[in-house]
Amino acid sequence: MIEVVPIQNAAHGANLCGIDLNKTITPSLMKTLTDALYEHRVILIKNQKLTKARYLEFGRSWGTPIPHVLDHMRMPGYPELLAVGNTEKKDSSSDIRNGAALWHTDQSYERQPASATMLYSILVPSIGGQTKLADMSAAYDAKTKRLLWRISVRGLPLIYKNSGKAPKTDGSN
Ligand SMILES: O=C(O)CCC(=O)C(=O)O
Repeated sequence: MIEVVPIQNAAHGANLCGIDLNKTITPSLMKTLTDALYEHRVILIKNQKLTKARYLEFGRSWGTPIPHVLDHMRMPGYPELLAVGNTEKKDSSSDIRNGAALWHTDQSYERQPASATMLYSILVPSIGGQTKLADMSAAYDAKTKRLLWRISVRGLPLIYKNSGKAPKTDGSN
């Protein structure tokens, strides 16, 4: 029996209890997960012990995984996966270690953007290192009249800038 438990005092997110992802991933399980994801925006399935192959198989249950745009970010043997961390020699580069430190939307730059993304924690620090997630559809729904006017007049320009500074909104660099 799967239990969906909304995270207390959070705007979104739910823990899903009673799931073992090493067991057969049935269409009924995927429906439960998809419904929970669309309702709660973020779902946590804790206490799983998955091999890379099994994690990837679970990812494929959602659709076709998109390998990272940069070759060196792809995991050898598992190009659809990428490691984020600082425990391996490769990850000692601050570019890789801090590559996800800024607000971003995974793979939104793809022609057909990803509809979901997954994280599997292997080792987490006892303090710090939190992954923060924002519900952009709630942000859109909460838009102010002024923002609504700007969107209607100017559209929704997207600025991609991979640096430590927030982009300027006037179009200059
Ligand atoms: O490791 C994290 O906390 C977030 C990872 C992430 O955002 C990413 O890989 O895109």
